[in-house]
Amino acid sequence: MRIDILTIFPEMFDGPFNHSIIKRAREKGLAEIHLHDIRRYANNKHKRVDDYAYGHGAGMVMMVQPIADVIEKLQSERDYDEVIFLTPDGSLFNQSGANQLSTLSNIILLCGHYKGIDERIREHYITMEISIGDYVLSGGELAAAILTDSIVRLIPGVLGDETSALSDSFQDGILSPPVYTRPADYKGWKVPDILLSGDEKKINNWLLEKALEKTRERRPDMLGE
Ligand code: 6GU
Repeated sequence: MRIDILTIFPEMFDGPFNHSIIKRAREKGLAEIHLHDIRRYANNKHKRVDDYAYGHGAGMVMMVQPIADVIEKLQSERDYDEVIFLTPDGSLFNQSGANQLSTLSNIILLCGHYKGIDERIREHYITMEISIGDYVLSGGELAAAILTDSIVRLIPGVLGDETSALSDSFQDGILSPPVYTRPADYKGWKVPDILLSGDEKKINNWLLEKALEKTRERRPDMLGE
């Protein structure tokens, strides 16, 4: 899968994409992530990417030209399945959205800033608008990093243990049960006996019960309650 990220802060992605799972996915060639600095495409002398909003005083707006030029350049090189704008007024992202996006070949992620982007970009290029939650971030970069992480880890071959993405919280509609590792007793804090019993059927029932208990308590909405 290829992901092209359009941003005015490409350095913000240095951390999240060069460690752990995403780093490994890139090294294995399972995910190709390309960063494009929108400012480099600005065709004005001072490399401006924003301007005053028509009609109302508040805030700056990202200009059409630099963004339009990056998108058109990329689209002349290959076909894109989706051109996604990260914005707090987009549709709410969830695990099912991550699953769907992870099946695509080429996507563009556009990170917005200031008061927004010129509406004509949304009308003419954007095919999908996504928000990662009901709160406001200073820009789309962190949202794009989160979206990318959630998608890339689902690409077949990325996670070492092929089944581990399937047991994630949300993947089967309930939250994950607690997990423990050695030692079995730390300062008298004991791992539940049942996990040491070796009885696989009892253990699985216990894990399901714990997962349901947690879901009922924290996220009754996931159980339709
Ligand atoms: Cl995608 N962008 C911004 N700026 N804020 C957000 C968001 C996106 N999703 C939730 N809040």
